[in-house]
Amino acid sequence: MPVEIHRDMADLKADFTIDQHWDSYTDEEHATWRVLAERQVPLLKDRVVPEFLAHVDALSMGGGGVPDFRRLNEVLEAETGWNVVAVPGLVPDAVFFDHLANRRFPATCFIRSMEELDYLEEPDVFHDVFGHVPLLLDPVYADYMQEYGKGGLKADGQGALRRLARLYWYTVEFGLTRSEDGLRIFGAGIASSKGETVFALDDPSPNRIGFNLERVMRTDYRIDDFQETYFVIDGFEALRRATEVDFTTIYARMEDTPDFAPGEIAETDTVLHRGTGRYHQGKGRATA
Ligand code: HBI
Ligand code: FE
Repeated sequence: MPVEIHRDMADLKADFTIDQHWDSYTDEEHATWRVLAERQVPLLKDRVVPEFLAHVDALSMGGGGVPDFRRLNEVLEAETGWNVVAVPGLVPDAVFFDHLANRRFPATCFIRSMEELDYLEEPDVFHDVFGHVPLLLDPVYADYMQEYGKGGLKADGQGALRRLARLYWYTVEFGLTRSEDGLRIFGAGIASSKGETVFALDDPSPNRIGFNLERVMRTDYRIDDFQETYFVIDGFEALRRATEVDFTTIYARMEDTPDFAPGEIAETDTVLHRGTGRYHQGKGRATA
């Protein structure tokens, strides 16, 4: 069955990549991409950083079906030296970081079924490619992702992966940024989700707090629902500067500091919006 070829572990290479087998996507799988892309693009119009949609166009990933990674790579390679490589699912942390450190983005190549358009537990090609790849055309963001990979390889050996993973979570996956036109989305976990695109920006429930590296690395996160707190950067240049620091020193300093719960606000926070918490309270799962 060609459906499973995109999750096939049998021809896994040493770096956990596989061939994308682009020719094997069915019409229904291409249609699923189109449905997802065609509803995200208008929703993101005034909500995502403007370069995101420009890059979606530059990479022709708006409505044509599941992108062929070979075509994406022609554009990416020429612009920022990145490549997308196909993987059958989650890969081990060290492998993931090694790819990023070498400007390769590991993208899952299977796509969710039409029956689970809005909810899935693991990343698929729509999340990985539509969510993550457009901003790899931004030179500053592209460098940040590579530096994160290098930092991950280091943190792995220092027992600090849990902390560094929070930085990825609250920036690359669920980051917001300030712009002249107000708050904008840049996190892939938001940009690839219809529900969270609206929730993260428009809903009164979540906190929106100014980005602070140490604060972020001390903050737990939710993996099973919308976030209770979003952190807000001041553009990619500011993010890069904030993370051009000696993480080893910071990890050491953080050893005795307590963690924050996902919805908690600290006295020292720059609070842009104090969330009502209503969304998560309504589910009976409120945190401090
Ligand atoms: N593998 N394919 C894939 N995609 C990810 O986002 C990913 C992964 N392996 C590990 C991982 N992420 C995380 O450990 C890091 O983000 C911390
Ligand atoms: Fe992701």
